[in-house]
Amino acid sequence: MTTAEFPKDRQAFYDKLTPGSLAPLWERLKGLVPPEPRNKTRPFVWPYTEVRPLLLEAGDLLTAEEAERRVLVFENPAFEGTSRINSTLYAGMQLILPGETAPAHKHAAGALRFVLESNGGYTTVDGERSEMHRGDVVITPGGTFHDHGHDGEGPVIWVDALDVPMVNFFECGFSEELPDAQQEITKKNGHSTAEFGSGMLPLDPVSPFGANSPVFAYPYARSRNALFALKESVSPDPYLGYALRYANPLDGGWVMPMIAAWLTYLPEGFSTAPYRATDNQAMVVSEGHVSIEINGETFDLGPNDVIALPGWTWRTMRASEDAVMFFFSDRSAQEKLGLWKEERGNVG
Ligand code: GTQ
Repeated sequence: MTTAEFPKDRQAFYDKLTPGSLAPLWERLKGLVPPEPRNKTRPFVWPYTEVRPLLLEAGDLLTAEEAERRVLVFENPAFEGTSRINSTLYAGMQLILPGETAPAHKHAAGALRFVLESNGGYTTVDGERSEMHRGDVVITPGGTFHDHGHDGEGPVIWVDALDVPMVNFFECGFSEELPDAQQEITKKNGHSTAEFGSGMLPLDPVSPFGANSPVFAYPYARSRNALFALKESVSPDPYLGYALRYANPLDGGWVMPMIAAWLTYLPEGFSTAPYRATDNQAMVVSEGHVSIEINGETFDLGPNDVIALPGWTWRTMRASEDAVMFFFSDRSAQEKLGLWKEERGNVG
């Protein structure tokens, strides 16, 4: 018998299933287990020249205290109303003005910051203050109290990346506010780096924050120097350029359990070969200009511009001048679940 003989009977049957909360798998199977990922993330650019003035306008509208977190969310056009930059990650741009405090709270989700402008900004995590400078990466492990402040001049602006969508997918989101706006400082600045981040480790290290790096701050000057030093001795990877990742010194793993982050340097005139991987990424340009071709569409980016990058989509990048880029993605989570996969095209 052919399928065509039964369409009506089938629909009648399906109608009988619905009230009992049943569904026919054979109508759904192809969608549930696609032959390869069909990533919904739209490649999309947020130019800093457009976002920064709006963020400063928000600064006239309400204080950081009022807002709790004064952030413009990068909301991917494919996921309107869901506060996601891509399929699995939240990202936004946060503003602290001189003298302000973003009050102490904690949440199950982990946060990672990439600092764009800061002359006097800081964040306090678990009793330790980390000063923020342009290009620094500062992490807030899930479950740790954190507050932000600003003792200096001018706006402090950074990009936030949080694993909120994944935490909420698992329905494991808890949060709490501290009654005091600022938590008590119990450690000297630089403590986490002294204990875990100088190339030395305690003789019997116990991870204070589970699968998170015990180091709160990764200074830009050090990361950048490392990248540029590579160029002196080795040629760039054809697919990745020069790239170094933010590592957990205790196990060599990614900096956070669900967010991976790395810094890429593409020398002037360098083009990467076609590459795709399953992780859902986003990128912030730190220095220079780069064009990214995604599935035949080209996006041009300059300093502080942010782009959402769909997973499993062929991509090439070209730097018209020396470019440094900060990437973050869910690769850390995908690898732990045994899901992450990459594919490399032909070197042209
Ligand atoms: O700085 O703690 O962009 O809790 C979103 C949620 C930043 C933060 C965000 C947050 C924070």
